[in-house]
Amino acid sequence: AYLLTEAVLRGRLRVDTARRRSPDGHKGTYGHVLVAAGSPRMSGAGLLCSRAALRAGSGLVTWALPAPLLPHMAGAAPEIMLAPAADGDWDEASAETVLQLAASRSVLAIGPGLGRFEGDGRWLRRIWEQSERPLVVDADALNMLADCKDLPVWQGRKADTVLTPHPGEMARLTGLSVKEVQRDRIGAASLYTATHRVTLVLKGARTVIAGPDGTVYVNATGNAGMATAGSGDVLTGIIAGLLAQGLDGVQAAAYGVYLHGLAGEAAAERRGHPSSLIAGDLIEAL
Ligand code: NPW
Ligand code: AMP
Ligand code: MG
Repeated sequence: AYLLTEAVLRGRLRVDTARRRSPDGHKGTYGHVLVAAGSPRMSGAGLLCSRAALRAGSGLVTWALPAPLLPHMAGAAPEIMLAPAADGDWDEASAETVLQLAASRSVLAIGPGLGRFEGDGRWLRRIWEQSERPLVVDADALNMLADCKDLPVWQGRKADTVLTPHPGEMARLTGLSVKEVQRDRIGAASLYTATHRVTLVLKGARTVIAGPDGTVYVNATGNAGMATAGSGDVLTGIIAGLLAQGLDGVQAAAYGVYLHGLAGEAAAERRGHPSSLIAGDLIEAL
């Protein structure tokens, strides 16, 4: 396992940590993230995720959300485009709308604040198998994935896939207990990617990133102030925003986790104490 330093990011992972932008680039040059997230009781998760994708440098972000939320979210972040994806709350049929929207975007992020709904296993399965875009799967979408026991996770996808479980979600994905996951975080992450051929981000203090080639990176940025509501929703947006700019799954996951932690350090310093850090501060600190 490699300690995730800037030298490893620049050298081994070939990430441009200077985040150079072409002088004549336009917003289309930097990709378009589609976020399918948020629900009436957790709209904030979708908003945090979408804003983080923009701050990570994605040229455009569209947030697909249940139609009733739209009037309430319209003024919340004027830079984000909104697309109604379901009439009431999320439903199985909305998978088709999400797929259609994703077809003309570069990256799809699903899960933060989605909640669970009737037919959500089939919803996840359609998107997993039919979307040809790089995909970030987080939160409730991970729990849907955990329930799709017969989904051939290792062969269903046509593009890079990044899963971002916290230890509770990882326990559901693997059938281990949280204690067992935490006892051997590197082992749990690398075993999962070896058998499922995705990139996995096992979150928590010293986040572990495991690529489909078996290489493992351990992050050292960040602080315990990041143990706060919505912090993971921000990470999902950052990783999606980096994928939109052309990084591959492992690069986006590793660099995203590293930047998320640096933002946590900067935000804690600005606030004066890590305890006062809230997820929106991470986005501003980016
Ligand atoms: P315990 O018992 O607390 O120790 P859930 P969630 C465990 C949305 N949000 N180390 C934890 O363990 C999300 O996007 C919306 C060890 C417990 O068992 C989701 O859609 C917000 N254990 C939804 O809420 C802001 C750890 O996991 C379980 C661990 C539910 O997501 C908040 C809890 O996980 C939130 O982001 C760790 N580091 N971390 C909004 N403003 O809209 C977690 N666990 O049941 O998956 O609940 O993560 O809150
Ligand atoms: P979530 O539980 O999905 O909101 O994700 C929480 C985010 O905060 C993840 O990126 C974690 O790695 C990060 N985080 C939580 N606790 C800590 C901690 N003690 N030190 C560093 N990062 C943390
Ligand atoms: Mg989360």
